[in-house]
Amino acid sequence: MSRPHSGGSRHGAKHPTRRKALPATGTPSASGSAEPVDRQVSVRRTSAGLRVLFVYPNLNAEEGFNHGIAALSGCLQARGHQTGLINLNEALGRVPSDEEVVQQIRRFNPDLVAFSVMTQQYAYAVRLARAIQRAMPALPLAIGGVHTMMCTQQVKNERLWHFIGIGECDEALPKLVDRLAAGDHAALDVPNFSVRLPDGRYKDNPLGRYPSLDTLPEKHYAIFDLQTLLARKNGWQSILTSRGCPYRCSYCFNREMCDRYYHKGGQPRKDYLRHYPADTVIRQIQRLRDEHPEITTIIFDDDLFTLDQEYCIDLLKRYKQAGIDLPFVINAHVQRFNEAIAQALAETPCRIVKFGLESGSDRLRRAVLDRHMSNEKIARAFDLCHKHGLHTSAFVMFGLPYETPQMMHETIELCARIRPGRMRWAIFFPFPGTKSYTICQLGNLIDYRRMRALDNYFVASCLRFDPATDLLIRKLQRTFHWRVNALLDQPASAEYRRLVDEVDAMDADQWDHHSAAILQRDRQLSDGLLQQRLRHYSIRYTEVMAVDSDYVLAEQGQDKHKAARTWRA
Ligand code: B12
Ligand code: SF4
Repeated sequence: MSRPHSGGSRHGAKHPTRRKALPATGTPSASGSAEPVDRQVSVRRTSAGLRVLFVYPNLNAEEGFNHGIAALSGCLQARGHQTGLINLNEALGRVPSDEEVVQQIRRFNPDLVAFSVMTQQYAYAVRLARAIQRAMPALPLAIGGVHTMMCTQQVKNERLWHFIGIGECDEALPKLVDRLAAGDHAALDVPNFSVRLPDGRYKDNPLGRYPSLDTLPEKHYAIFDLQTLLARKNGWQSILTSRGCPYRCSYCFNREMCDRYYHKGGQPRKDYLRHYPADTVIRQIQRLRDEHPEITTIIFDDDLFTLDQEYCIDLLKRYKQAGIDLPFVINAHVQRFNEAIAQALAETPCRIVKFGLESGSDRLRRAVLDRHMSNEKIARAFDLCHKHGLHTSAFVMFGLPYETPQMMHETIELCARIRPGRMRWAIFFPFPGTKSYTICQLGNLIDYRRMRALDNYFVASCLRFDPATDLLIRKLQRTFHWRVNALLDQPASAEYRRLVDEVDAMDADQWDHHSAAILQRDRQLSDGLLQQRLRHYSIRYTEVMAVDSDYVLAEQGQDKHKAARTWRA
C-alpha cells in the first residue's frame, strides 16, 4: 500500500486550520537565554489537533506490520491528533517515485512528517526526506526507530531532521506534538528527542523513563492496511506481549538500548524487560480477530516470548480460556525453556516454536556473539519440543566475524543433529551501534562499499573474507539445507550428497552461472521426493527457509506450493 492510509482520528472531525510559523519557542539555555527553534518550520494550529503523517520506508524487506508506528499513532490519536501512513514496500503494490511520495504528502497536508526507520532503510529515508524538504521546506520532519537510536550522530550529521527520536517515544512524541500545536516554548525540551536549532546544531534532551506498558493507549492497528497485509502474509498477524530482553548478544540492538537508558537516562537495567498486561494482549487479539476474520495465525514477535515463565504460562492459559483457537508462533530461548513451558505450549494451538541458534560453533557463539549456551542445551530444548509434538524452527547465521568454513560446518552438523521442523538462515550484517559492529571495525573486517549497497541481510556478506570462504557463504545462502539433508541418515541423503559435491566443485564463475537455477531445482527434486514420501528439507515461503517435508505434506492449503519469495542482491 502506498497511498497515505489515514486512520482518521478517534476524536472528531477535521476543523478549519490555520498555518502559522512555529513560535520562536525556546528553552532556557545554560546561560538562561532562550534559543529559538528553527524558524523555517511551521505548524498549523487546529482544535482537532495536528496532522501527523508517518512514512515507513521498507524496500526489499519483509512487508509487515510495524509496532512502533502503531503504538505512536495510538498515543497521538488518544491526544486528539490525526495520523496517516505511507507504507513503502514492493509487496504492497507499485512503489511510488519520490515525486509521487511528495504529492501524496501534499494531499495529506500534514503538520509533521514522521519517518520510522531501521538501519538498512535509512539511505532511502534520507533521499525521500530531501525530496520533501525541497518541495515543502517549511514542513517539519521527525525521524525515529531503531536506526536513530543506534546511530544518532550519523542522523544528526545529515542536518536534515528537525526532531530525532532517541528512545521509545510513546510518551515523548505526543508531548512534542501537543507542544507544537500549542506553540509552547518547551517544545525543544521534550525528553527522548534531539532537536535541531536554527544554526544547525542539535539540542540533545535526556532519555526519559521507559514507557510503562500498563498504561499506554491501545495501538492503532488500523493505521496499516491490514486487509492487504494479511492477504500478503497468508493471514499471519504480528502481536507483541513485551519489550526488552535481559541478554546481551553482541549483534543485537537490545544490549545497546538497555545500556543507553542506563547511562543516559539513569534507568535500571532490570526495568528494560516489560510486559503488556495479559488481559490487554488477549483483548487485543480478540478484537483483531473479530475485525479481521481473515487472520489465520498470530505471530508473537516478541524477542523472547518465554522469558518470564510465569507470565508466559499465564498468558497461554488465558489464551485457551478465552477460546482463541488461532494457531500461533513464538520466539523462545534455549536458556529459558523447560518442561513446564513445553507442556503449556502443547496444550494450546502453538504452531511453531522458534529458537535462535545463530551458530553451531560453541566457541564463536561465546567469543564473538556473547551468546552463552551450549550445543547440549540447544539439543535438549529441541528434543523437549519434539517430545511434546511442537514444530520447531532454528535460526542460524553465516559469515560471522572470524567464522571459518569449519565453524560453518558445525552449524550444519548441529542442525542435522537437532532436526528442527524448519531452518531459516541469514548472512551476518554488522548493524552500526552494536558491539559486533565494533568488533568488525577493530578487526578491519568491513567492506564499507558493499555494506552501503546492502539493504537486507539475506543475500550477501559485507565482511572481507578470503575468496574461498566468501564463495562458500554464497553457496550456503542457496544450499544450506542440502548440506543438512546430506548429513541425515535417510534414503534421500545420497542424492543430496551428490548435489553438494557438485556445488562444491564449482568455482566462482560457475556458481554465478548456476546459482539462480538452484531454487527451481530444489523444488523439482522436492516434489519428486514428496510423492515418494521421502523425508527431506526443501525451500518454502522465502529463499532462506527450508521446511521438513513432513510439515509440508501435512500443511493445508496452497501456500506451500507458491514459489519462494526471493531477495534482490
Ligand atoms: C517485531 C520485529 C519485527 C517484525 C515487525 C517489524 C516492526 N518494525 O514492527 C518483523 C518480523 C516484520 C520484522 C522484520 C524485520 N526486522 Co525486525 N524486529 C522486530 C523486533 C523483535 C521488535 C520491534 C518492535 O516492534 N519493537 C517495539 C516497538 C514499539 O518499538 P520500535 O519499533 O523501536 O518503536 C519505538 C521507537 O523506535 C520509537 N520510534 C519508532 N518510530 C518512530 C518514529 C518517530 C518519528 C519517532 C519520534 C520515534 C519512533 O518509538 C517507538 C515506540 O516506543 C526488533 C527487536 C527489538 N527489540 O526492537 C527487531 C528489529 C527491529 N528487526 C530488525 C531487522 C533487521 C529486521 C529486518 C530488516 C529483518 C529482515 N532482514 O527482513 C526486517 C525489516 C522489516 C521492517 N522494516 O520492519 C533489527 C533492526 C536492526 C537495525 N539496526 O535496523 C532489530 C532491532 C532486531 C536486531 N537484529 O537487533 N521485525
Ligand atoms: S537473546 Fe535475542 S533479543 Fe535478547 S539480546 Fe540476544 S539476540 Fe537480542
